[in-house]
Amino acid sequence: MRFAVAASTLALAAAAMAQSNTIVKVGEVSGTAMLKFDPPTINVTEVNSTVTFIFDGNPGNHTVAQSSFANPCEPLEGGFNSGFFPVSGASGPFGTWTLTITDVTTPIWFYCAQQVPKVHCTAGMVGAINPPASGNTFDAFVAKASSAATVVFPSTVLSGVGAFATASLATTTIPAGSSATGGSSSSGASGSGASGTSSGAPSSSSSPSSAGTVSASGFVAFLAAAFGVAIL
Ligand SMILES: *[C@@H]1O[C@H](CO)[C@@H](O)[C@H](O)[C@H]1NC(C)=O
Ligand SMILES: *[C@@H]1O[C@H](CO)[C@@H](O)[C@H](O)[C@H]1NC(C)=O
Ligand SMILES: *[C@@H]1O[C@H](CO)[C@@H](O)[C@H](O)[C@H]1NC(C)=O
Ligand SMILES: [Cu+2]
Repeated sequence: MRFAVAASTLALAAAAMAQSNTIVKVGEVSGTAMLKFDPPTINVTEVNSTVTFIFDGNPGNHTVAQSSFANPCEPLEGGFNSGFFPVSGASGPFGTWTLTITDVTTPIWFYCAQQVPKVHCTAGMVGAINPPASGNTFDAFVAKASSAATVVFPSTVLSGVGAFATASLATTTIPAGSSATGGSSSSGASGSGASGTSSGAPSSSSSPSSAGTVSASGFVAFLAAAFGVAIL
């Protein structure tokens, strides 16, 4: 019933907005803990689309930190970083962190900054939003990361280059076995579309614009629809 209500809310919102919500799993592929983002690359075509990272790799303790093609495992100046979210236990708690994409014309590269007990970035825990199909491809980025001489722990920063978050990593309870939704799904970034889900908006530590906060609520509606669960 909750699913049906949320889904119809989304259908209304989708008709009004072209932005997409894409889920990226952090440290988990098909229910198994791995040093990966899943999917590792996504295409975002509409400004103000959102990408939500679900930290549910168990066990896991990862970050999503913006880097550059040139230096895959080092923070980009002015880049975002989610901070670490440790997971230990199949039932969570897990983490969610949502970016709103403001530039869909430039690739956004990111990595996991965890280095304990091993370095995740060089092991392939990197990702990209809108990587080029030729030249500086995602495969080339992974190869560069694998031989990175320097890996840096950045501090937590909500706003990045071409993308920003309005809230810190929030706690949620997503079934550990649920897999990525396989790309994107149209959803509501609109206030009216999200108004049915008053509970669950992640607490916001900084809020550059009210629209960004509304976007976070829209995502909660999306999550509820995608997983049929209550979001904390
Ligand atoms: C998660 O990793 C960070 C960085 O290595 C570390 O400082 C923190 O203590 C870890 N948290 C847990 C609960 O292991
Ligand atoms: C993303 O775009 C690239 C071209 O830049 C394309 O090769 C790839 O298939 C696209 N991926 C998806 C999931 O649409
Ligand atoms: C994106 O959101 C910002 C802030 O709400 C708004 O000013 C801008 O017009 C939006 N752009 C698009 C293409 O929807
Ligand atoms: Cu990691």
